[in-house]
Amino acid sequence: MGSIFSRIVKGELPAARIYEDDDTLAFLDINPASRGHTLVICKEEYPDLLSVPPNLVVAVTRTTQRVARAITSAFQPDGFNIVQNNGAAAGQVVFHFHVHIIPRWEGDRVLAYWRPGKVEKSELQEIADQIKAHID
Ligand code: DGP
Repeated sequence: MGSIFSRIVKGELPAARIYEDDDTLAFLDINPASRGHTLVICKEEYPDLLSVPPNLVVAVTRTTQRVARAITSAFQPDGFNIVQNNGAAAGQVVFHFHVHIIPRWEGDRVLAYWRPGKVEKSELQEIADQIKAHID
């Protein structure tokens, strides 16, 4: 059966479609944080950023830029956020790789941000080294 988004790709479920090419599709989010909140997906189903092949990350990024330009031209927001959730703990609900484009207007308060923390400078290098050891 596939994900909800695969069903949208196949035309089995309706969506307010904006743009598509061979690899990607952009359509409006059904629960928008703001006017023009758009999802960009790769048509092939991969659950998240870790599993999607790099060429499809590039394709989705290209479409994201193209659609963000169109949203900016259509609605003149003051800015926009690109959000990409991975894992339930990070707020992912649909496990089919996608990027949110969320148009923003001054003072709209539609997104919550992380709380800036504090860390020792020496610890930063330790953490960086731990990650570096796992780079392929
Ligand atoms: P995330 O939390 O990153 O997995 O975001 C999933 C988004 O998908 C959420 O903002 C709502 C949206 N969504 C869920 N089901 C549908 C649907 O059937 N159609 C559309 N257009 N959007 C959906």
